[in-house]
Amino acid sequence: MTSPTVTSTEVLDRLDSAKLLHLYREMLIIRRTEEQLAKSYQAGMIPGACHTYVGEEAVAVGVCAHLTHQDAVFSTHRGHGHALAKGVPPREVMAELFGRATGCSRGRGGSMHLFSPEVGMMGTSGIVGPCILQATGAGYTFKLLNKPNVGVAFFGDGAVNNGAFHEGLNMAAIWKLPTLFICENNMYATEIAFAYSSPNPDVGSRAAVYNIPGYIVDGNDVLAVYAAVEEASKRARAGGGPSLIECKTYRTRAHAEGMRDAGYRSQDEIDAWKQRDPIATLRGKILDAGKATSADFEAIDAEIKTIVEEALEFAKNSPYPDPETASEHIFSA
Ligand SMILES: Cc1ncc(C[n+]2csc(CCOP(=O)(O)OP(=O)(O)O)c2C)c(N)n1
Repeated sequence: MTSPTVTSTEVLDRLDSAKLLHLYREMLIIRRTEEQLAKSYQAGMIPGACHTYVGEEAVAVGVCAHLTHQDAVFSTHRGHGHALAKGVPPREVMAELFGRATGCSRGRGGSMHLFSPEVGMMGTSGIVGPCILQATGAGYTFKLLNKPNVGVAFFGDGAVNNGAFHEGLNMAAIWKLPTLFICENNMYATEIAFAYSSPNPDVGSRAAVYNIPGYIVDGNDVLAVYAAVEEASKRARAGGGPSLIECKTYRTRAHAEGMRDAGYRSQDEIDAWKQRDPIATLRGKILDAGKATSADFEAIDAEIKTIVEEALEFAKNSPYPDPETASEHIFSA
């Protein structure tokens, strides 16, 4: 197993206040946007499914802190947080879930088809697994074009017993592709416990099979994710090949809105993970380190409240796509 050369505490010491507050702000944007989306879903304003990322924000933010718009992210059904952390504005994510023409995919995709190539958000997907292969392909493209960019796959523990996991990691390893494989192990695939479906609870250890670095990090600690991805992304950009980074985390809401959140897991377990909330944890660490004040956080909280309220109004007041344009943007090979 590979351990990052720097610890979470060292990252806290090294980063300045502006950078630390930026990480906090990015996580809070995801949290508040998701909470609003959940409410809007319950009010019947969102067609289609809505899988929120509440509880897992540290992963997307710790990874995307090291990416530029030229790096390519491929994501899952639980991808709102990835899109937001990669730079898609909350109003475009919200409008897309509302099916409006101002959404990032022009209202044609919804939650599981968030595309914004302008910022390197190459798509969320309802199919479990292919994002691993797509990110491998992006890494291959960057290598062929001699570009210093990385392809990134976010995927859940539910994807790691899918053939795409083996095929993608194996190819990326033999060709030393600049690809980061980010496993968000939240312990359940819908309602199936990973402890049941896998004989080995540590996804990161599977990297040894491919002879690539494998990390296992606390996915609720944005600074721990930051440390591992800083190292892995530098290595990938320098031609050193891919890494597998397992982030152990937890979704504190149901698999999807409208589904039960307990039954297959205990309320005690959910409550214990809520105590380890990634946003409150970072806030506490920054305050304890004397790198920001309560007033700094209150200002960010107020700013994000306004951004999300504005995003909701924008989405609600945007037009639906014109039915006359239904066949636009459709290609056949
Ligand atoms: C190829 C494929 N098989 C099954 C499904 C049905 N399905 C949708 S979400 C999901 C669970 C995914 O779990 P995981 O990958 O751990 O992600 P999480 O929902 O925990 O974030 C499954 C099995 C699917 N969408 N695609």
